[in-house]
Amino acid sequence: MSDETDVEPRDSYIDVPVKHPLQHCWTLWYHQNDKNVAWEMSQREIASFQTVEDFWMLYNHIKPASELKHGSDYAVFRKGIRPMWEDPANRNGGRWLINLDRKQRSGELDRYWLDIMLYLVGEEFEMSKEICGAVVNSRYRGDKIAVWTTDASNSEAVLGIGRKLRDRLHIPLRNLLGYQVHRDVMDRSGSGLKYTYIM
Ligand code: MGP
Repeated sequence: MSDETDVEPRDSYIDVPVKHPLQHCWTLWYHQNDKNVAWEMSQREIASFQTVEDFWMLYNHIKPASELKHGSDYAVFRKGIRPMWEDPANRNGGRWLINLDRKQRSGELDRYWLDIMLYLVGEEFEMSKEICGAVVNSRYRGDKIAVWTTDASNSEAVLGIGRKLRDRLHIPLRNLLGYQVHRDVMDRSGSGLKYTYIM
């Protein structure tokens, strides 16, 4: 006679929730402008996530970009890369920048930001390895969203990513989508800043 107590009930492990892993781990950062503190010191690492479920949990737990105080930012970067020019992964890179007008805060801002995060963590860009992260800046004069790439001299990757952003987000033509090299942004003097590419 067999000893039935040794037999594992067939369904015992079916209820264990399975999370869907992302290819990489990502970190959400928050920056609040404080004139008394060096810019780098105001970057706060909020949480890292490596599964689809943990991404949504975090997303549903925080304010949408449209409710951020003016002067503050969210950034989502690959874990280990800090959302600043000085990080070795960003030092030779640049950003695709979308300038929004104030009226777009109530609609496009949150949609673009969510879509961009999903493209990033889903590694949906052909050259996704070139992408370090993305930033949303809440600004009174007009919000900004940017996708940061690691090598500004890799024109094939940079242009491919820009094209995909314009197509997938359905960005209207009135919104400039321009690529800036971080070094140019750092070194800029005066108000003018050139774009290396415009789409
Ligand atoms: P910002 O927050 O990117 O844009 O840069 P904002 O507020 O729209 O201002 P504008 O200058 O684009 O009109 C604001 C300032 O923050 C910069 O001038 C820098 O002093 C500082 N800053 C921004 N970034 C992204 C960095 C960074 O990566 N490293 C350092 N050290 N300072 C930065």
